[in-house]
Amino acid sequence: MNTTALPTVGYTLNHPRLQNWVLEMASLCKPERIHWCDGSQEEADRLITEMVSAGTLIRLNPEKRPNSFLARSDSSDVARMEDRTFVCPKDPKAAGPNNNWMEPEKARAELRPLFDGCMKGRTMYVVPFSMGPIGSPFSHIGVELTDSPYVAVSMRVMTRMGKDVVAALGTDGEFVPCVHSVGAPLAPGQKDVSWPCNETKYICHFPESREIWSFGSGYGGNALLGKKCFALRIASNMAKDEGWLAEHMLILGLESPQGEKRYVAAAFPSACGKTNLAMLIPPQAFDGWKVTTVGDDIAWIKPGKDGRFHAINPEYGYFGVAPGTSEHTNPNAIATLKANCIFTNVALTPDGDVWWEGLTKEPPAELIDWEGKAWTPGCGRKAAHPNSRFTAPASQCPSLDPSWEDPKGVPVDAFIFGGRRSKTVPLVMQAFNWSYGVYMAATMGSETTAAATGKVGQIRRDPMAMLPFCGYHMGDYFDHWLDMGHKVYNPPRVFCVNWFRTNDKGEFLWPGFGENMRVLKWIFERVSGRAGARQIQLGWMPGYEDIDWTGLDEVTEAKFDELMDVDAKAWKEELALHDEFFSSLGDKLPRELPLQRELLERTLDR
Ligand code: TSX
Ligand code: MN
Repeated sequence: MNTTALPTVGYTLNHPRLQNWVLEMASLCKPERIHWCDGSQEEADRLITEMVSAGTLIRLNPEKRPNSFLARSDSSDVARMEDRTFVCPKDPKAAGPNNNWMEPEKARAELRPLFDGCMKGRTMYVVPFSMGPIGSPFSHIGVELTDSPYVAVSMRVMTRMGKDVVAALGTDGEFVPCVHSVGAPLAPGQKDVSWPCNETKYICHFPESREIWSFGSGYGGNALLGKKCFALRIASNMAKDEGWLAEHMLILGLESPQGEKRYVAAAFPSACGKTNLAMLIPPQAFDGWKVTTVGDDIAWIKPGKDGRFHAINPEYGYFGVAPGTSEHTNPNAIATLKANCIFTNVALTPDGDVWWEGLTKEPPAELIDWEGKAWTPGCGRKAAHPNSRFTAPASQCPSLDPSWEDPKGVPVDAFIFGGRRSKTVPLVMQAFNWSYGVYMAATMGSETTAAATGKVGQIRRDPMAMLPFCGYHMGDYFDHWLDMGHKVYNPPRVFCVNWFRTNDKGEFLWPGFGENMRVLKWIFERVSGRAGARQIQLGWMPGYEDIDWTGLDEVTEAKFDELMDVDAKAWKEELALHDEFFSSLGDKLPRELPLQRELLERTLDR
């Protein structure tokens, strides 16, 4: 390596394994220079200034949106690429039918030539990050090498990043090596583009050596490797081996006017409003009740010595879908976005602020759309990309839970599993026991929305909302869940919810949003041993009188009955779909699940 490639480190570094790995990767990727990130504000300011000059970021109007920026990605690099995401254990049966498998040596052989010289003409940023509060027994450290300054500054928002992480590593601490390149080396004198990326894309996970290699994309989960790649796919493997859970769940706190506190963790597939639920504001009539936010996407959950599960949010920020976020759907998110944010692929207003579909009822008269083109309300195109995002510091959320950084985590009293189902699935029910709860979670599904697939109304199974994120065989994952219920004396109670049931006219039966507090309050009272419930075939359900309706007239008893209706015939058809899904998962299904299914079918006849 030439001398210009020698790293400059502005802090104490005495971790030979880390140093050697960085130099080894630098000799492969051949960057022009190496920058060890310290995580400081000055460093972020400098990277941002460089990106503004390069056209990668647009500074938003500092009066409207202080210290906030807009990035426009390449129009081919706008979402996670599931067909280019690989899980690479030696044995294909370990990856399971839910993952694209590649033999690890074959994957390395395909990656090596792609990474050889891939950072020519660019800076390699060394990004040390902690998933979870630094020093917490829940936390794990990663180091991402990336040639994208956008990734480096985004990682500073989404994770605890910089020199404190290196200090926590000491001289030989464990870290997950994460290598990322946009795959666009620059020849001497070659002019850069504002969003470099490569047509060829790979997002590879090596669960046995606990490594991540990502090539060709600069966007979201493909590039911010702490999130889906580490905190879910790699961490789910760690969790299976070590006896904990790495889940695609929000964590929220519920506090009664008497100051009693309960925490729930909830899994929903995409397009169900997870961030909205995590930041819910209770209706006016629930004076004194508080909902607090621990996390909106990922939960790491461990059995505690007190016989309960405890959870942390391993993230430090929110990387949320912008469209649909508004003062009506999520006022706390809107407040969180007031400053210090990076927006990607949203529209730009003439006065230098951001806009997306659903932010306001009336769109502005003119905009620059996410591709940088002039936009007017009648032009027939979307102004913001449907998968456009905000990257915002969690610390700015008004509903942030006081214990959100507690290194011991928060105790979990309930798991909630949800989906988007127009028929069949009632508003809320409670599973009879742990293994039945695991069955419900394993068979959860969501109807596809036009925005996501162009096809409406098909049910896509998404067990525990983990189908794209479980880094090993789904059958082993179900087995691990069944096991984990017995690692604590007092496992969380398991609930299923569905905010999306419609009537014959296709109208939503449930008002949703803040009114979901009524369901959360029932869950709060259930786990506290108070709320009433009726035993029906599917589980425990609230009667009309078991829900607090103060201040809400629109859900009449008749409407509630429609919301809660359980049609045995429809459920038998549902069970047939469960069978179909289970057989698609192959031969690793734990025996409990078909047994639960059989029990349910028999019970439906009674
Ligand atoms: O996020 C949602 N939640 C959870 C909120 C805490 N959404 C948005 C989903 C897309 C991401 C919802 N949409 C919810 C919901 O509870 N419910 C619905 C369906 C719905 C949409 C609109 C209305 C009622 C229900 N009513 C009016 O628009 C007036
Ligand atoms: Mn998610």
